[in-house]
Parts: sequence; structure tokens; C-alpha cells
Amino acid sequence: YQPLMDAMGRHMETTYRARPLLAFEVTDAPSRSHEVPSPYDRRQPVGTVQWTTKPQAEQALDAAWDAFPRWEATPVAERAAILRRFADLMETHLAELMALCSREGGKLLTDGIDEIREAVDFCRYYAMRAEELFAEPTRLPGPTGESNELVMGGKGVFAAISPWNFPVAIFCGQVVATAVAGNTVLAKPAEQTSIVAHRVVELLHEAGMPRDVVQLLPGDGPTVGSVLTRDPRLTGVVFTGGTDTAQIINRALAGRDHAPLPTLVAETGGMNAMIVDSTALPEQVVADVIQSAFQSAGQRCSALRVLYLQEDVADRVIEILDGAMAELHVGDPRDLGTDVGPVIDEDARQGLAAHIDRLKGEGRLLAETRLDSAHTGNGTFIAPVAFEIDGIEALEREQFGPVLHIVRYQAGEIDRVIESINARGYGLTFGVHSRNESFADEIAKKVRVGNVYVNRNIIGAVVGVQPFGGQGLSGTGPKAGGPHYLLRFATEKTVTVNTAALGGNASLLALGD
Ligand code: UN1
Repeated sequence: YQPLMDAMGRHMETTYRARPLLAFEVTDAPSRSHEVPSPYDRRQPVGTVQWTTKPQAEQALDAAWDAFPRWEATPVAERAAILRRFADLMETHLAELMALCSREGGKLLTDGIDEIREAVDFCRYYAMRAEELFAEPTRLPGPTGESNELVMGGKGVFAAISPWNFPVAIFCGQVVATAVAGNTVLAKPAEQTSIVAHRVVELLHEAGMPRDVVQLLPGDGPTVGSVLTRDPRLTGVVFTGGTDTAQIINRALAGRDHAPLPTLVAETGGMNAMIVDSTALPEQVVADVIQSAFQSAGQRCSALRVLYLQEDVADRVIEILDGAMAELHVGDPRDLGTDVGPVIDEDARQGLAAHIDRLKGEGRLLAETRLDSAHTGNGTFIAPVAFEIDGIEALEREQFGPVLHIVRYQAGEIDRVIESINARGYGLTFGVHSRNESFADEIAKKVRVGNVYVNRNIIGAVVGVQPFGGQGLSGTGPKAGGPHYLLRFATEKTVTVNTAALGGNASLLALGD
């Protein structure tokens, strides 16, 4: 028996070497190694990653294409069993995966535990759904002398393009969902978190996933992503990340000649709002706002970006929020006393800092957390901050970090507020805090989003319980961790048989037809 924290301590020291995990021996010259820094201390590299070369990506597509018919014909119970063994292995390796989420992704250890838990849940949930949906053909009614069946199959070869903010959970969710539905998968992890992805795919192969069914192609969008998305053999893409990137992928898939009509399952950005009316409890509101806006340093697509406060409660909520934000500790994510870790890299830090400087320059600061340079000197940190703005339309783009925007509204303006939230075009998460039940119900109905949360925080959707995903600029659906997700990766074949013909007593009328 080794206590979790102790086991994790050992994995904090290892230097990793990640590389493409392909179905074949690599014969071309390997690409240059990229060093992966820790977001909390850029002087401490986690290890190195060898990126996939263009010829390797093309050869990986060949291998995935060849493997597809055999994998699709593998009984679904066998495919699901691999997912279950993989889930067990991730639990066994919890300490190492948590340590890597922290070192490479800058995640708090508690966020790391949630993350591995979610990955395990995805595996077990999709294994169960695959067996329910695909084990037996569905028999459909028909006239005597005829049988009708709906037979489910895979679609082909998928690219799974995943984000750095959930480098295990979303990465695994995409890969196992596409694979268990009968497809072969080329997984391209985010550049920032290739090392943990490499470790996860090693475990997946150890669990019995054939090496030509799931291959790992670390690299950047221009070299790996675009080779895959331009190739006519690629059946579809499952993607989580920015709306702009989803649009680039969509255009690449649509622009191919002699290619099947593509499947794109995208889960993208949000401009998530919460409405607080005068009947809400200010202390509870603040507790939920702090979590929604600043947990994971605000680097969740579900995070709260725009808080609408009714004028009667606005001052009170802002006063409590100011006090709560002053108490937050920003620092090393491995330290159990830390509330907010770093943002992912220097590009992210600079983008957020520019937005913050602009709003500060306009005199719109309401509250901020202090940054202690003794704890943050060598990393890419942004302290939580709250600004007043005039409305959601004032935000040009999603700010993916611990930046909260607050808008005051009058009771009579609520319809206009909902209209402007809907008009912004995103539709991911949304919250309402009110003790007036009919007000909350009415708002929940009017707002066009994927996940509505009433009187609680708006992050942390649970697999199988709160299916997650948005609409409009926020994604295509179906929802991850929901009952219909696997169907998007499957084909349906209707097989109609004249059973009378087989029995030799077909009616003359039927023959005449
Ligand atoms: C994302 O940040 O890309 O509900 C989506 C949640 C998570 C969000 C994941 N499932 O907070």
C-alpha cells in the first residue's frame, strides 16, 4: 500500500519522453523534440515530445483505414471490455495521471482527481451505452413474410482533436466514444498536454486496444491537424476547443473532393452568463460565482463570464465578492493551500493581461485577487479579477481565464437581458439564482443554451447525469456523457428481407411485383 500523495510525489520528479504511438515502425527521420514546460514554473520542464511528421500522419491514416473493417466486426462486448479494463488501469495510475495534469496542465491536485474520475466515468458510461445500442440489431415491425432490422455499424476513421484544459477527461471521452462505436481513431492531443496524452494511450494499449485502432499523433494544428482534415479518407472529426478552430476544421472537411460527407462533432466556446434576481441569497450567489468563474483558473468552456445582477442586490453581492476574492490564493497547483493555479502558457497570459489592462484603463475594475510574486514569479499566472461592463455585447471574444464581467440590470429589463444573451450566439452553460421558482423556470425556458443550472454553480457536469454540450457557436451536439452521443459516430443500416422467398413459398403476387 502506498498513500496517494506519496505515490504522486515520485511522479513529480520523472522526466518524460513522449512520441507518436503508431501502428507501424517509424522509418522516416524523427522530427525535432519539443520541450514541455510547467505552467507554474517554466524552468522545470516536464519532458520532451517528438511531433508527428507529415508522412507518419499519412501512414497512420492508411493503417487506420485498413484496421476499420476488422475492428467494426469485433463484437461490441469485446470493445466495451477494453474500455472497462482501461478505466480500471486509470484508477490504478491515479497518482501519476494527477501529477501529470498538475505538472503539464497546471491543474490543482483536486481538479486532477475530478479529471481522472471523469475519464473513468466516460469509459464505463460509453461501454454501457455501446452494449445497449449496438449489441443486437433492432427488430422492427413489418408484414408477415418480411423481416426488418436496423443494424448499427461504425462510420470509418475519425480524428479526435482535443484541448489542453481537460487533457485526460475530454481526451479519453472523445477517443473511447469513437472507438467503442466501431471506428478507428487518430488522436491529436493539444500541443501543451501531449505528455499526459501519451501516458493515457500507453495505458489504453495495455488494456488491449489494438495499436492500429487508436493511434496517437502529437503535433500542432498546421502539421498534423491539417494533414488529417484534408485527407478524403477521414470520415469525421470529434473536436473540443475554440469556435474559430472548429470553423477551420469544418471548411477543411467540406473542401475535400471525392470524400464522404463528413461528420463533425464539435464542442466549442461559450460566453456563459448567470442572472441573479433580488430574491437570491447573496452569500450563496458569491460562493457559486467564485467556483464558476475562477475554479480551474476560469479555463473551462463552462466557466462563468458574465454575471447579471439585479440593481437591488448588486452592491451587496459585489461587496461580498470583493471580500471573497481577497481571500483566494493564487500559486503552485501542487500546494494544497492554492485555490487558483496558473493559466496554460505565455500566449494565454498575454492575451488575458491585454484584456485586463484595457478594462482597468477604462476604470471598470470592481474586485481583484492579489498576486504574490514570491509564489508566482516563474509561471504564467493571472490573478482573478472582476470588472463592470455594460452588457454581454461589449465582449468581443471569449476570455479563457479568471476574468469575470458584471452587468447591472433593472427588474423591468429582464426580457432585453435574455434577448442580448441569446443574440450573442453562444449557447453553452447558463445560471440563474432566484428563490422565485416561476422566474427561474421562465428564464430557463427562454435562454438558448445546452446546460442550465438553477441556484448552484455552472461547472462540473457529471457524466451520464448532466449530459454536457452547447448549441449555436458553442457546438454541434450531441452531448458528451449523454445517451445519444455514440449515435453520431455510428451508421444505421436497415435490412429488409422477404422471408417468404427464403422459405420457398413466396406468393404469386409478390413474385409478380
Ligand atoms: C470544457 O471546458 O472544454 O462541466 C468543457 C464542466 C466540464 C466542462 C468541459 N464538463 O465544467
